[in-house]
Amino acid sequence: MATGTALGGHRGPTLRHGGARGPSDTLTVVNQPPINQSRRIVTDLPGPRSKELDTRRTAAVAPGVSSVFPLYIERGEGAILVDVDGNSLIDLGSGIAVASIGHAAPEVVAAVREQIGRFSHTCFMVSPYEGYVAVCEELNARTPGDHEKRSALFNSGAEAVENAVKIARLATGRQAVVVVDHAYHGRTNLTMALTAKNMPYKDRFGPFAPEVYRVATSYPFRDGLDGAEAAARTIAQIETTVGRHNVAALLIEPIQGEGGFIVPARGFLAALSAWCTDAGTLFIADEIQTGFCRTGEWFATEHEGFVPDLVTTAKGIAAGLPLAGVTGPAAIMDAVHEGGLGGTYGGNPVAAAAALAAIEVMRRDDLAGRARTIGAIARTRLDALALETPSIGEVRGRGAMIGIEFVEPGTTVPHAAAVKQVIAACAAQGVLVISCGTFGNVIRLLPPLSISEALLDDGLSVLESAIRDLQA
Ligand code: PLZ
Repeated sequence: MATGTALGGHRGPTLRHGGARGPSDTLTVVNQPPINQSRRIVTDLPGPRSKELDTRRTAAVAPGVSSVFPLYIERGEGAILVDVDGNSLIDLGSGIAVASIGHAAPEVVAAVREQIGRFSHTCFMVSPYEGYVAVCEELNARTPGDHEKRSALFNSGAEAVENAVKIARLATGRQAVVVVDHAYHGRTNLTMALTAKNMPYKDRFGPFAPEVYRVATSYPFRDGLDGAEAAARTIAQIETTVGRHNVAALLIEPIQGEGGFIVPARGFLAALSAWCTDAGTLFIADEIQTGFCRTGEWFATEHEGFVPDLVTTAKGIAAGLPLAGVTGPAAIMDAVHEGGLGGTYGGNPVAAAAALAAIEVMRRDDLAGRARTIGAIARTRLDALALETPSIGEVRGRGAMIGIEFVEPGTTVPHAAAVKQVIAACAAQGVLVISCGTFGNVIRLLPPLSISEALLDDGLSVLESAIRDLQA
């Protein structure tokens, strides 16, 4: 196994000519030794090379794009990221729910290499290729419901959401889009309007797109309502402030991600879905953060016992390559005129190849089952910790999507400072955890689903002691 010192001296992938096998022969990345799946800190954090890069960054990169950790990454494998100073860090965030099958999964590396050596772009709207079709087949087969479906592919989550709204408006002939408190759907103009939180996503970036209406959601820890009560409140708000016949779509994350890992009370989503069906409104499930095995099922709506109309996907679908999708019933998707949807790079062949390889790994390794196991292990430890920690208001989530909400002890007042302190303490020990929440007071765990139990245990131990130190 590579030692910390050896990694510290490592200079990154080297390129060489792959041999004289004719014109198709190209540069090949030399295979590197495997990365030991354990945490190892060999410099101060950030180390000297990270600091150097950060100085260059400050001079070159727009400060509006910020990073949680000033540790520059050189390699990754499984649940470990190795920084440019040779520190091996446990990744409990998966780059926000993207690296679900682990970093540098060999199946994806091979598929991407193979595809990029054949062709990397035609534009599907000009010359089609099988990978795009195959990803749509996978999405149609794996998203909830066994009705006939169609999919369209895009580059990012925000773009998928924008297109779901376009499709819903066209298919219903209506304009209003209803979203809920704490929602996050992206940073483009329409999706900023759909996103709830002002800072940092919206502040002074307006004007925002019209015909977007925000209503209450279900947040059991803060509203104390059961699913039926919360749904009744939401539906009454829609009917009185928007009018049921005006609503093209109700767009909602089945578990809210950026908003705080909020799991709605049981029955809330199913009741809204039933209302949508009755009102001729489309229920769009934004499964961008929850999808692809993260919550212990392929899609989070599967926990709720109803089938959404449209599903948006991105993040975990392609192991880090940019790919997103909208999937829905043939009758809805077929309503859009020829040429009405698209984009230069949507469903890019390399991203599609990565997605097909990633989906195969999820299926082969039953990563939904792994997500449930991770959830059980983490919940056992965190639920016990919550009992003895007055600043933990609630531990919640499904599968490997787990949130810890922090409050001022003895109250429900959000405690963002505690989250900042815990995240910094974990990072100093080489464990990367990230936050979320409208009030910035939730720690979220999104480990790669392939993480070993030993590494998960180590990461959780560091997190637990950082939380215990809050009281010290
Ligand atoms: N819908 C449910 O979680 C992306 C945002 C990171 P894009 N969440 C991470 C940041 O601060 O920009 C997200 C999501 C849900 C839509 C999106 C948007 O996906 O791929 O970032 O556009």
